[in-house]
Amino acid sequence: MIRHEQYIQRCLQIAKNGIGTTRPNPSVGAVIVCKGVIVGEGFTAAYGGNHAEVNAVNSVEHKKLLVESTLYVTLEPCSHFGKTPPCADLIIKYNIKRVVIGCVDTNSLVAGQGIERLKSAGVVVTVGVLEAECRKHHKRFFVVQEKKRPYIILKWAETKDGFVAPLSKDAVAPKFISNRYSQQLVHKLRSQEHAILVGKNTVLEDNPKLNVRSWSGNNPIRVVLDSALGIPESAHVFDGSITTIVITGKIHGHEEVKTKKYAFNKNLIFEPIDFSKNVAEQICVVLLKHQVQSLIVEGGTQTLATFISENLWDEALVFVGDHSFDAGVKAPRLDKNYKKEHVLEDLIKKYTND
Ligand code: AOF
Ligand code: ZN
Repeated sequence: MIRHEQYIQRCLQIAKNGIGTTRPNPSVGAVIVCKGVIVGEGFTAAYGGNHAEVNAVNSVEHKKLLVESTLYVTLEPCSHFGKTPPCADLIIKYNIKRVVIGCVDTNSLVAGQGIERLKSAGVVVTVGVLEAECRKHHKRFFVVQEKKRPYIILKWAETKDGFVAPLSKDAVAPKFISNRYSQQLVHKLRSQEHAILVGKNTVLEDNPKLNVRSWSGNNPIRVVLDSALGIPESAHVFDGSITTIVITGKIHGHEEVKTKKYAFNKNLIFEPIDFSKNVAEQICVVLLKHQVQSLIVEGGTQTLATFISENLWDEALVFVGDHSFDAGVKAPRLDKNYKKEHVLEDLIKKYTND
């Protein structure tokens, strides 16, 4: 591996610190190298705060070193005035002579203009070092920018022979499929993503809290599918502790039910859709309206199957247990052509839809 790649690798490493706090901004990583020595590092601050380049420059103790330094960054430095001034201008101001970039920013406000501005100021710019890795790291940001929908992660647990849940209520409950370690990973995942969605049956059967417990970080926004408002107010998802978007059907009289039944709960947002067609697509429109950047679809099988059949998903995390059921419902089918990556050996199988 050549040097450039090593430094971009380091940028990717530190950029992980911002995942889950920077949205809708991407969590960028930047490293400043002077004569082969890393003299500064930074990652994007929580939304509204400093960009990675600013934090990296601020971390350099002796600013005169910047003239002889190269700045490495996972994403093209911005060229616009947003919450913060353009990073390209900061680089030019400090006379940093060389910038190595992982991938271009496809936000129309930037889209190559950051690179152009640097070049026209005489900065030597290299673009595309570990580009695929950088795009993958910024996956949520790019899916929102380019597909105009949140990044979607399907998640379920299945037995070693591919069953998700037992057919009859009397059969062994599916909970044993995943273990304590995988549970912790689930909570880490929740802390990194913006929203988490479940269907009505999952709420009725499991009464999940959908919050972050065995990990630190923000709770995701809850999204609950409840077409006919059949979930009791006592369900954990309606405990008012987290903003919860309830996707309902467009049924006459709903307004009245809502005001009476849920009036106590200020954290509920009702969003009616037409449940007879393109349910996943309509959900994406609703979530984009609320600026949701990423979504975990946690179940159940019918809800997962809806996203799969409409081909609206980016990643599937499948927790595979070492047991089998006597009878069960087959896991939602995944086309064998999808790219399969094994994560943590056989515990989790990860599929990508790109
Ligand atoms: C960078 N470095 O660390 C990040 C960038 O509203 P603002 O000012 O925070 O700008 C947000 C946009 O800036 C965001 O949509 C993306 O295009 C870019 N993010 N750019 O130079 C960073 N996070
Ligand atoms: Zn910037």
